[in-house]
Amino acid sequence: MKSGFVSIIGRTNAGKSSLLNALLNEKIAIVSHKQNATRRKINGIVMHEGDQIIFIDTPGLHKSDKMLNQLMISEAIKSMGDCDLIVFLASIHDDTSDYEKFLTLNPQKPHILVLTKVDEVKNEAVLAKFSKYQKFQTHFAALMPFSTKQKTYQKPLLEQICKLLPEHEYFFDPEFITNTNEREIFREFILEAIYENLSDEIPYSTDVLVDKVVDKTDITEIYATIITEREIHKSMIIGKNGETIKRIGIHARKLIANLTGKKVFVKLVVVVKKGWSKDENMIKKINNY
Ligand SMILES: Nc1nc2c(ncn2[C@@H]2O[C@H](COP(=O)(O)OP(=O)(O)OP(=O)(O)O)[C@@H](O)[C@H]2O)c(=O)[nH]1
Ligand SMILES: [Mg+2]
Repeated sequence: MKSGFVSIIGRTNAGKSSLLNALLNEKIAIVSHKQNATRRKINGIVMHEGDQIIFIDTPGLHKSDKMLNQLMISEAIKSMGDCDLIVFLASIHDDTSDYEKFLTLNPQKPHILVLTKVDEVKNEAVLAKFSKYQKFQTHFAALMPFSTKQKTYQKPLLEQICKLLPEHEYFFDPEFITNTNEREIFREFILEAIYENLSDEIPYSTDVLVDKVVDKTDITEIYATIITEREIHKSMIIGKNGETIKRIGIHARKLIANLTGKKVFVKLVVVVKKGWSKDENMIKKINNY
């Protein structure tokens, strides 16, 4: 029996959270076409033929001067040290430079290189890209294609991962799909709803805190606070006649109900906390870094 921790690493927007959700067959991680969607790591537990893989989804690696982003990157790098195996993800569109940068970080754990979004290009382009990565073959344990759109890629990847995991009894109950607190997942879903419903700039200076979850037999009630930097952002989040915040609430409710299979009520309030995204202590407090 095997059980171990696998960090999913790669640049922002590579498709890390999407890969986790696909392998879980359940959506627990925030996904967005916008950059830097994942801010906090989230764990997904996948059972494969008697072995247990605990995936750690991490914030994307990217260069940034912003305090929040720097702390996000250091979380990702920390997670590479804490795992048994790394899955480095690059999209089929990316050149090899991100992977080369990853190698310069001198990862101390074995890694599988996964090229994802292969559904978006022709087979010949996939082969051509694979041959470009071949020159790094002494570094990776395996090089594999992936796409969230085609299930056929899942089994070979899971098999390859299990081969490289240590013998160990299960770390978690095999019935669980995550050991991340459900509040944290609700929080990610509310943040995803904000990414979906507001223009580019605002989500990055915004975060969500779940204040209270009341689990009744027929409904889950979630009370959360959206924090943002400026009064003007607050009024944009609320929108004319409260229309935007209503849309955010509906969107979040759907994401959460899909996961819990129960009716969900979401109550959101918005507060302004000036400068929070530049304040290291505040960010650490909000994110449990
Ligand atoms: N066509 C296609 N799109 C994908 C695939 N995987 C991810 N995407 C899309 O790529 C975008 C980014 O996906 P995410 O999973 O949020 O990427 P990420 O690496 O977690 O990004 P960060 O959290 O910002 O670091 C989203 O719009 C996804 O829908 C795939 O296999 N095929
Ligand atoms: Mg992500």
